[in-house]
Amino acid sequence: MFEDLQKAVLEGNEEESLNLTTKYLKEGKKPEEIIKEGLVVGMNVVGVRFKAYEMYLPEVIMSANAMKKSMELLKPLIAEANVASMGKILIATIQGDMHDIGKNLVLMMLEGAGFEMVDLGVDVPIAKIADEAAKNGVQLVGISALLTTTMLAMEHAIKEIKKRDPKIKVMVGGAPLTIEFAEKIGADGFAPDALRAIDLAKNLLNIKG
Ligand code: B1M
Repeated sequence: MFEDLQKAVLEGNEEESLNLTTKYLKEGKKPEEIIKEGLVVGMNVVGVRFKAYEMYLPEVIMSANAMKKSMELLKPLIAEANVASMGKILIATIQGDMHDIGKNLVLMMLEGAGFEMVDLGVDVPIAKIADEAAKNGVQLVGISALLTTTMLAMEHAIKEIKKRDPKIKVMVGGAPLTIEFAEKIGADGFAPDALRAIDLAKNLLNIKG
């Protein structure tokens, strides 16, 4: 099921992705199943191929845009249907860092998996991340960093978030990070890619399945 939609995402074909999403909705398929069994599966393959150097950055961006196009159609329908959110997650790229391609992929995948997302964008000051996390009542904060210089600020961000509310979990990710670094700075978890970010978020929030 949804193989054609998975292929449209994999090939970065925005128009086809949108057309097929519209077609499946007309056939009565639920937005959540279109996301989980179509879009997310397609994007998972993109992640695997990027890691294996079988796909390059421009192609990843095209695939992400194809998924985004369909998500724009599906998101309001999910909100309308009042589908229970699995939890609320705030995501941001740390201060001094403008990289957001990976962060946006993680965002879309988490959204596709059923989480309610608050996106603060890039170059977000530590105090803003901590304040917004507490203000928005999120259960989890995701921080991304792509530079060896900016990743150092994550430790301070985690302390500030926990100071506002010790119950909030923090996960970190980004190309220069390692599990050892994440543990050292006191993060609750580290995900090396968008796919594993879904599993990690579910684990941290005790969500089964
Ligand atoms: Co920049 N850049 N860049 N860059 N850039 C890198 C990161 C770099 C490794 C390139 C290099 O030198 N080989 C290098 C960093 C070196 C270092 O720190 N050791 C670098 C540099 C130096 C710079 C500038 C300083 C260059 C300059 O101006 N002299 C500058 C810094 C600007 C700033 O941030 N202040 C800069 C600028 C840029 C562009 C603006 C041109 C552009 C960013 C565009 C954008 O993001 N909107 C850019 C790009 C595209 C890259 C590379 C080529 C690609 C990054 C990327 O998008 N990867 C990168 C080299 C590389 O990685 N090959 C490079 C694809 C993306 C899907 O992967 O982001 O790793 P990634 O995300 C993955 C995982 O890491 C993980 O899941 C994602 C999906 O699977 N993940 C998370 C990411 N965040 C996560 C969060 C999570 C969980 C998982 O939980 C919260």
